[in-house]
Amino acid sequence: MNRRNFLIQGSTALAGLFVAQSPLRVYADSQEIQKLPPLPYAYDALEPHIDKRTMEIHHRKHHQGYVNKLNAAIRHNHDVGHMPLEAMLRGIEKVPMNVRQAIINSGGGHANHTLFWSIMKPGGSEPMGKVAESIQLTFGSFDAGSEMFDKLAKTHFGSGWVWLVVDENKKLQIYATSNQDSPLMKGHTPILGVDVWEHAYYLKYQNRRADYIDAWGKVINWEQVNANYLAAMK
Ligand code: MN3
Repeated sequence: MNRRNFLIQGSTALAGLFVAQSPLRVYADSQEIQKLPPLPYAYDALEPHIDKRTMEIHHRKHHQGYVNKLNAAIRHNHDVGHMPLEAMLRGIEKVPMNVRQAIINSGGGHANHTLFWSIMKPGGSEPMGKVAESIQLTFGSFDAGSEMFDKLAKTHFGSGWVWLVVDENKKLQIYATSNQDSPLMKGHTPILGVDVWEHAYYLKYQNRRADYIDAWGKVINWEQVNANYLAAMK
Protein backbone atom coordinates (compact mmCIF):
# COMPACT_ATOMS: atom_id res chain seq x y z
CA MET A 1 0.00 0.00 0.00
CA ASN A 2 1.47 3.31 -0.99
CA ARG A 3 1.24 6.44 1.06
CA ARG A 4 -1.66 7.85 -0.96
CA ASN A 5 -3.78 4.71 -0.53
CA PHE A 6 -2.96 4.66 3.12
CA LEU A 7 -4.15 8.25 3.48
CA ILE A 8 -7.40 7.57 1.60
CA GLN A 9 -8.16 4.44 3.61
CA GLY A 10 -7.13 6.17 6.79
CA SER A 11 -9.49 9.08 6.17
CA THR A 12 -12.36 6.72 5.27
CA ALA A 13 -11.84 4.86 8.52
CA LEU A 14 -11.80 8.12 10.42
CA ALA A 15 -14.99 9.23 8.69
CA GLY A 16 -16.65 5.96 9.72
CA LEU A 17 -15.58 6.47 13.30
CA PHE A 18 -16.88 9.99 13.24
CA VAL A 19 -20.28 8.83 11.94
CA ALA A 20 -20.49 6.16 14.63
CA GLN A 21 -19.67 8.56 17.44
CA SER A 22 -21.38 11.76 16.38
CA PRO A 23 -24.60 10.96 14.52
CA LEU A 24 -26.33 14.16 15.53
CA ARG A 25 -23.60 16.32 14.11
CA VAL A 26 -23.29 14.32 10.91
CA TYR A 27 -27.03 14.23 10.24
CA ALA A 28 -27.85 17.76 11.40
CA ASP A 29 -29.93 19.70 8.88
CA SER A 30 -27.33 22.42 8.81
CA GLN A 31 -24.64 20.05 7.60
CA GLU A 32 -23.14 21.12 4.31
CA ILE A 33 -21.31 18.56 2.25
CA GLN A 34 -21.42 20.52 -0.99
CA LYS A 35 -21.27 24.30 -0.72
CA LEU A 36 -22.54 27.20 -2.79
CA PRO A 37 -19.48 28.85 -4.34
CA PRO A 38 -19.41 32.65 -4.07
CA LEU A 39 -19.86 34.59 -7.30
CA PRO A 40 -16.50 35.79 -8.63
CA TYR A 41 -18.00 39.32 -9.09
CA ALA A 42 -20.77 41.46 -7.61
CA TYR A 43 -24.43 40.70 -8.32
CA ASP A 44 -24.75 43.89 -10.39
CA ALA A 45 -21.43 43.44 -12.23
CA LEU A 46 -22.98 42.02 -15.42
CA GLU A 47 -25.44 44.91 -15.83
CA PRO A 48 -27.01 45.90 -18.12
CA HIS A 49 -26.80 42.55 -19.92
CA ILE A 50 -27.71 40.33 -16.98
CA ASP A 51 -29.53 42.28 -14.27
CA LYS A 52 -28.73 42.33 -10.56
CA ARG A 53 -32.10 40.96 -9.38
CA THR A 54 -31.88 37.96 -11.71
CA MET A 55 -28.32 37.23 -10.57
CA GLU A 56 -29.31 37.45 -6.88
CA ILE A 57 -32.26 35.09 -7.21
CA HIS A 58 -30.44 32.78 -9.60
CA HIS A 59 -27.42 32.39 -7.31
CA ARG A 60 -28.92 32.67 -3.81
CA LYS A 61 -32.19 30.82 -4.44
CA HIS A 62 -31.89 28.57 -7.48
CA HIS A 63 -28.26 27.50 -7.17
CA GLN A 64 -28.50 27.29 -3.36
CA GLY A 65 -31.60 25.14 -3.83
CA TYR A 66 -29.68 22.62 -5.95
CA VAL A 67 -26.90 22.51 -3.35
CA ASN A 68 -29.41 21.95 -0.52
CA LYS A 69 -31.27 19.20 -2.37
CA LEU A 70 -28.00 17.51 -3.33
CA ASN A 71 -26.84 17.58 0.30
CA ALA A 72 -30.17 16.15 1.45
CA ALA A 73 -29.80 13.31 -1.06
CA ILE A 74 -26.21 12.36 -0.25
CA ARG A 75 -26.23 13.01 3.50
CA HIS A 76 -27.23 9.45 4.39
CA ASN A 77 -25.41 7.80 1.53
CA HIS A 78 -21.85 6.97 2.40
CA ASP A 79 -21.12 5.43 -1.01
CA VAL A 80 -21.39 8.79 -2.72
CA GLY A 81 -21.51 11.29 0.14
CA HIS A 82 -17.80 11.95 0.17
CA MET A 83 -17.16 11.81 -3.58
CA PRO A 84 -16.25 14.98 -5.45
CA LEU A 85 -19.21 16.28 -7.47
CA GLU A 86 -17.52 15.68 -10.83
CA ALA A 87 -16.76 12.06 -9.91
CA MET A 88 -20.41 11.49 -8.95
CA LEU A 89 -21.63 12.78 -12.33
CA ARG A 90 -18.95 11.06 -14.45
CA GLY A 91 -19.71 7.80 -12.64
CA ILE A 92 -23.48 8.27 -12.59
CA GLU A 93 -24.12 4.71 -13.87
CA LYS A 94 -22.53 3.37 -10.69
CA VAL A 95 -24.46 5.63 -8.31
CA PRO A 96 -27.12 3.75 -6.29
CA MET A 97 -30.59 3.99 -7.84
CA ASN A 98 -32.15 5.52 -4.71
CA VAL A 99 -30.10 8.70 -5.12
CA ARG A 100 -29.24 8.63 -8.84
CA GLN A 101 -32.01 10.91 -10.13
CA ALA A 102 -31.46 13.38 -7.28
CA ILE A 103 -27.78 13.59 -8.21
CA ILE A 104 -28.61 13.98 -11.92
CA ASN A 105 -30.98 16.86 -11.11
CA SER A 106 -29.38 18.60 -8.13
CA GLY A 107 -25.75 17.57 -8.65
CA GLY A 108 -26.12 18.53 -12.30
CA GLY A 109 -27.68 21.84 -11.26
CA HIS A 110 -24.82 22.52 -8.86
CA ALA A 111 -22.10 21.67 -11.40
CA ASN A 112 -23.77 23.51 -14.29
CA HIS A 113 -24.27 26.75 -12.35
CA THR A 114 -20.77 26.63 -10.86
CA LEU A 115 -19.35 26.57 -14.40
CA PHE A 116 -21.85 29.19 -15.60
CA TRP A 117 -20.81 31.88 -13.09
CA SER A 118 -17.14 31.31 -13.90
CA ILE A 119 -17.43 31.74 -17.66
CA MET A 120 -19.00 35.20 -17.39
CA LYS A 121 -17.23 38.45 -16.47
CA PRO A 122 -18.08 42.11 -16.30
CA GLY A 123 -17.59 43.72 -19.70
CA GLY A 124 -17.09 40.40 -21.48
CA SER A 125 -14.12 39.64 -23.73
CA GLU A 126 -13.03 38.75 -27.23
CA PRO A 127 -12.64 35.05 -28.18
CA MET A 128 -8.98 34.14 -27.77
CA GLY A 129 -6.35 31.45 -27.55
CA LYS A 130 -6.36 27.79 -28.52
CA VAL A 131 -10.09 27.42 -27.97
CA ALA A 132 -10.86 30.08 -30.60
CA GLU A 133 -8.51 28.31 -33.05
CA SER A 134 -10.10 24.96 -32.30
CA ILE A 135 -13.65 26.32 -32.80
CA GLN A 136 -12.53 27.67 -36.18
CA LEU A 137 -10.99 24.32 -37.20
CA THR A 138 -13.88 22.21 -35.92
CA PHE A 139 -16.85 24.19 -37.27
CA GLY A 140 -15.29 25.79 -40.38
CA SER A 141 -15.10 29.29 -38.94
CA PHE A 142 -15.49 30.89 -35.53
CA ASP A 143 -18.73 32.50 -36.70
CA ALA A 144 -20.14 29.17 -37.89
CA GLY A 145 -19.55 27.64 -34.46
CA SER A 146 -20.97 30.69 -32.76
CA GLU A 147 -24.10 30.61 -34.94
CA MET A 148 -24.64 26.93 -34.26
CA PHE A 149 -24.42 27.58 -30.51
CA ASP A 150 -26.75 30.61 -30.65
CA LYS A 151 -29.34 28.83 -32.76
CA LEU A 152 -29.52 25.92 -30.33
CA ALA A 153 -29.73 28.29 -27.36
CA LYS A 154 -32.51 30.32 -28.93
CA THR A 155 -34.59 27.33 -30.05
CA HIS A 156 -34.04 24.62 -27.41
CA PHE A 157 -37.51 23.53 -26.29
CA GLY A 158 -38.16 23.93 -22.60
CA SER A 159 -35.61 24.10 -19.80
CA GLY A 160 -32.00 23.17 -20.33
CA TRP A 161 -28.52 24.23 -21.32
CA VAL A 162 -26.43 24.64 -24.46
CA TRP A 163 -22.83 23.54 -24.23
CA LEU A 164 -19.42 23.71 -25.83
CA VAL A 165 -17.69 20.54 -24.64
CA VAL A 166 -14.50 18.57 -25.16
CA ASP A 167 -15.65 15.02 -25.89
CA GLU A 168 -14.01 11.65 -25.13
CA ASN A 169 -11.89 11.97 -28.33
CA LYS A 170 -10.69 15.46 -27.35
CA LYS A 171 -12.91 17.00 -30.05
CA LEU A 172 -15.16 20.00 -29.56
CA GLN A 173 -18.92 19.47 -29.73
CA ILE A 174 -21.87 21.82 -29.39
CA TYR A 175 -25.19 20.45 -28.17
CA ALA A 176 -28.13 21.07 -25.86
CA THR A 177 -29.20 19.08 -22.81
CA SER A 178 -32.57 19.19 -21.07
CA ASN A 179 -33.28 19.98 -17.42
CA GLN A 180 -29.97 19.93 -15.47
CA ASP A 181 -28.40 17.01 -17.33
CA SER A 182 -24.62 17.52 -17.27
CA PRO A 183 -22.28 16.66 -20.17
CA LEU A 184 -20.06 15.05 -17.50
CA MET A 185 -22.52 12.13 -17.49
CA LYS A 186 -21.55 11.41 -21.13
CA GLY A 187 -17.86 11.53 -20.28
CA HIS A 188 -17.59 14.99 -21.84
CA THR A 189 -16.03 18.07 -20.25
CA PRO A 190 -18.15 21.23 -20.54
CA ILE A 191 -15.98 24.32 -21.08
CA LEU A 192 -18.73 26.88 -21.88
CA GLY A 193 -22.46 26.70 -21.24
CA VAL A 194 -25.52 28.91 -21.21
CA ASP A 195 -28.52 28.41 -18.96
CA VAL A 196 -31.75 28.62 -21.01
CA TRP A 197 -34.15 27.97 -18.12
CA GLU A 198 -36.65 30.84 -17.88
CA HIS A 199 -35.35 31.69 -14.38
CA ALA A 200 -32.08 32.77 -16.06
CA TYR A 201 -33.73 35.64 -17.96
CA TYR A 202 -37.47 36.04 -17.36
CA LEU A 203 -37.35 39.04 -14.99
CA LYS A 204 -35.53 41.22 -17.53
CA TYR A 205 -36.31 39.62 -20.87
CA GLN A 206 -39.65 37.83 -20.24
CA ASN A 207 -40.33 35.62 -23.28
CA ARG A 208 -37.50 37.16 -25.36
CA ARG A 209 -34.94 34.42 -24.92
CA ALA A 210 -33.09 35.47 -28.10
CA ASP A 211 -32.41 38.92 -26.58
CA TYR A 212 -31.03 37.23 -23.46
CA ILE A 213 -28.74 34.99 -25.51
CA ASP A 214 -27.41 38.01 -27.45
CA ALA A 215 -26.84 39.91 -24.19
CA TRP A 216 -25.15 36.90 -22.55
CA GLY A 217 -22.73 36.79 -25.50
CA LYS A 218 -21.44 40.20 -24.34
CA VAL A 219 -20.33 38.94 -20.91
CA ILE A 220 -18.48 35.72 -21.82
CA ASN A 221 -15.12 35.25 -20.10
CA TRP A 222 -13.13 33.75 -22.99
CA GLU A 223 -9.94 33.67 -20.99
CA GLN A 224 -11.63 31.24 -18.60
CA VAL A 225 -13.16 29.24 -21.48
CA ASN A 226 -9.68 28.91 -22.99
CA ALA A 227 -8.27 27.81 -19.62
CA ASN A 228 -11.08 25.22 -19.38
CA TYR A 229 -10.25 24.02 -22.88
CA LEU A 230 -6.52 23.65 -22.15
CA ALA A 231 -7.29 21.74 -18.93
CA ALA A 232 -9.73 19.41 -20.72
CA MET A 233 -7.16 18.68 -23.48
CA LYS A 234 -4.51 17.47 -21.03
MN1 MN3 B 1 -30.26 28.28 -13.65
